[in-house]
Amino acid sequence: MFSDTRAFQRAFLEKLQVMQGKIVDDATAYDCFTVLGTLVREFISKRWIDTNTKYKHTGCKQVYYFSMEFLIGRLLESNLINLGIRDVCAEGLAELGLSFEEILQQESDAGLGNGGLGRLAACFLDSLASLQLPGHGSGIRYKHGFFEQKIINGYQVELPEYWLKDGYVWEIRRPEKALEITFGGHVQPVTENGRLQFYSEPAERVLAVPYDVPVIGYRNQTVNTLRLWSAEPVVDFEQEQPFQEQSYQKIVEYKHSLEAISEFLYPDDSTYEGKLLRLKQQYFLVSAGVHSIIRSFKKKNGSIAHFHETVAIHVNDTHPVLAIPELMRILLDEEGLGWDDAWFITTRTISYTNHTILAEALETWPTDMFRSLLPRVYMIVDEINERFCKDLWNRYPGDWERIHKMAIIADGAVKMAHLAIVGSHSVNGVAKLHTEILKKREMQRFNQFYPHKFNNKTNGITHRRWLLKANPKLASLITETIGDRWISQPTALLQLLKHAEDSSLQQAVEQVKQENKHKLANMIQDMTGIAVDETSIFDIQVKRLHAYKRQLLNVFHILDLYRRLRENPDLDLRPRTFIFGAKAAPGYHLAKRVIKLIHGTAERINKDPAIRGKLKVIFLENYRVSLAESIIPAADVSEQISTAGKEASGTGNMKFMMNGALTVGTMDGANIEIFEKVGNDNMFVFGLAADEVLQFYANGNYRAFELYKKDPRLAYVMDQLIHGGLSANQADFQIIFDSILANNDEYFVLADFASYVDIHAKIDRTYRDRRRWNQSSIVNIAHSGGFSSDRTITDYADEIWQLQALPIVSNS
Ligand code: DL6
Repeated sequence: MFSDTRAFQRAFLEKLQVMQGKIVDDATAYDCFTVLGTLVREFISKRWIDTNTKYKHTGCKQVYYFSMEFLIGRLLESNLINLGIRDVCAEGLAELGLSFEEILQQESDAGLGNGGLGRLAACFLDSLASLQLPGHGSGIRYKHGFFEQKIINGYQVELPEYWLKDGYVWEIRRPEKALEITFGGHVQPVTENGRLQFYSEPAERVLAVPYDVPVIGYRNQTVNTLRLWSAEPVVDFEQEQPFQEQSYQKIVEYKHSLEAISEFLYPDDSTYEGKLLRLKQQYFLVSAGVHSIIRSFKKKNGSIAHFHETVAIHVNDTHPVLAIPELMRILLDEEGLGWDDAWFITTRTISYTNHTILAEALETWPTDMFRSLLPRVYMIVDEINERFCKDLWNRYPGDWERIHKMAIIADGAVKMAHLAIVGSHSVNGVAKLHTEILKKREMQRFNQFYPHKFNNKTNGITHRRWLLKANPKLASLITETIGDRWISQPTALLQLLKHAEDSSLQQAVEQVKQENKHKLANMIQDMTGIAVDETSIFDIQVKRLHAYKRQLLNVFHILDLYRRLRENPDLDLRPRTFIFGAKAAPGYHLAKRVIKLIHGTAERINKDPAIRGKLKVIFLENYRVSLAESIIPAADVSEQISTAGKEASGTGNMKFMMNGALTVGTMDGANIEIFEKVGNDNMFVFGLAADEVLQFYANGNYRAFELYKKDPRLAYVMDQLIHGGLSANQADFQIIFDSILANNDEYFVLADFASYVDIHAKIDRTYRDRRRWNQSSIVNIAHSGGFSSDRTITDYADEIWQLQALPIVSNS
């Protein structure tokens, strides 16, 4: 049906008639989206079956990536590109008088994630399928994904997002594969045939119903699966004991309480959310996920003793770490294995990635809460802890302090990171510096005890979505220059280096950038009503709003530039458009006030005729994957300015670089590896290094107040917060002011201010030299192939999962 435009049009019109009862003249863009999505899903269904059948029959090893977040975004265009049918569809639809662009816009973003960690999971799925690796995702089908951000009078307001309101064209509900998950109640020890068994009498039962989403590989026949679990009440209410004689109202309440498990994504990725519902969500995911893997394993293989030889389970941060005791529980209680055998299998099956060293994000659960929600699982964690502490004692006899610090259960809490390390065979960080910090500081004792477990896997992004799809003009230009090998082997982008000095390529790169900036400028006009200068430098910071990511430093620099321009309107400044996009967690007051400050600053600057349009400040509401795809290709400057040592890796830095933006950044996370590749001529580095930051923390000799007193530029900026009239409510920015002076500037905004201002002056100078800038842009693109998630996934597959590619041959 996609062999040529005519065949496609026939199939499309027929499906439109059958599905919507319409002819093309009456069809809405949404009708067309549903029809096209359905055609694609039908088109790949044979490949999907063939993939699953092959995995089953060969008994190959498969990896299951467990994650509480999959920030998928839209799938239609990516799927069309991966299938090689994008152009046929676009042309066919255009000939029918339909706008392909408008149809693509109909798809709602599947925002089942908060930021970096969730988007990484989505990139990994794309790479697994594109590399023909047998790997699947396992997550939760939240009814409401990441909240929708509205800005009202400069303040962020959160609205529930309902991505499923019109259904989801990609998913298939599989009720026959539903599983029962249990919570609470009691555990009954019983001795049977001389063996101690544990029977659970749960207080609550929930049905986990899987919805499968196909994950389509790039130009191959592989279709892997993202399985998302939805919570539903267990079957028939009339059969349910507790409800006999109870009111309808009670039944409704019960139904809602169970469904709440998959109702909302927790909207915070920086602080640990110690809520019962969150723990329930985590157990719900892992219990359903592990059971379903065991079920399919048992269907095809014989002995459970070989489970780890064909199954790898990867836990994305500590959120799904309950997979460890849950697998133990099933092996012990349901499969009848002894402890040692169950432990052998479990630890060889599970691997774990750490994504943050922020202390406030490290999960711990109160033992009481844990024990009463998951009594049998708690017993197993307790036993793991006992045995681990014994091992520690044997190695460090008498070292109580060390044992206490490393224990899984201590001080009334279960420490999930400790459980993850003890119960897995691999622990990885997500960039070199991050892994070093884990090994040398945060998890130093564990690294001493298990040196073989720790390793680094620097993050990556799928170049298919972030270049081929998001920036088609640049992608075509690259292909014209070096051929299309880079699409299957992204490191082939390095061939661009040979052409970096070629002035015609430089001009062509500049031309593409200009067109992307033009598109973004139109979008900004539509979204905000503000006209921006398309020839100005587009300087962009889009990411979650966190104090450590230091959007505040960016604002301080803007306020300083503004002051200089006010003092001297003839200042020789290359016009700049500063663009922000950021969501703050609903309870994160400081972050929300930074959003208000950006708006206050924008309002002041954008309306001031004295600066003659040399500066503009734009905030784009509701930052999400689809918006990122429009913003990133238009960037000249990529702001990656976290306090050194705080950003585990960052992945936005890679997306911008791949699209030819030049990074202004600290030596933090993967910025360091970008710097190692592109060098000082092609990146703007500033600020304290991670060890200097650590020194300050260790010595306690940082004095923000002294910097503030010494530097009049800082005095001005800080004064603006309180007396600048940047908000109608004078008190709005007191919390920011205090975070810097009263709380001694935890993230070193003042310490890095001067070098940040200087590096921006260098950016201004460098940008004027168009030849040099474009050359740097090409150098960045050339090196970005090393940050494709294909490289990352190949490393995981070889070094952690021991996974082989398995080409699928399907005659569809
Ligand atoms: O590894 C993906 C991504 C990193 O690039 C970011 O640097 C890091 O901040 C982010 N971490 C989280 C924290 N979640 N937890 N826990 O999202 O991971």
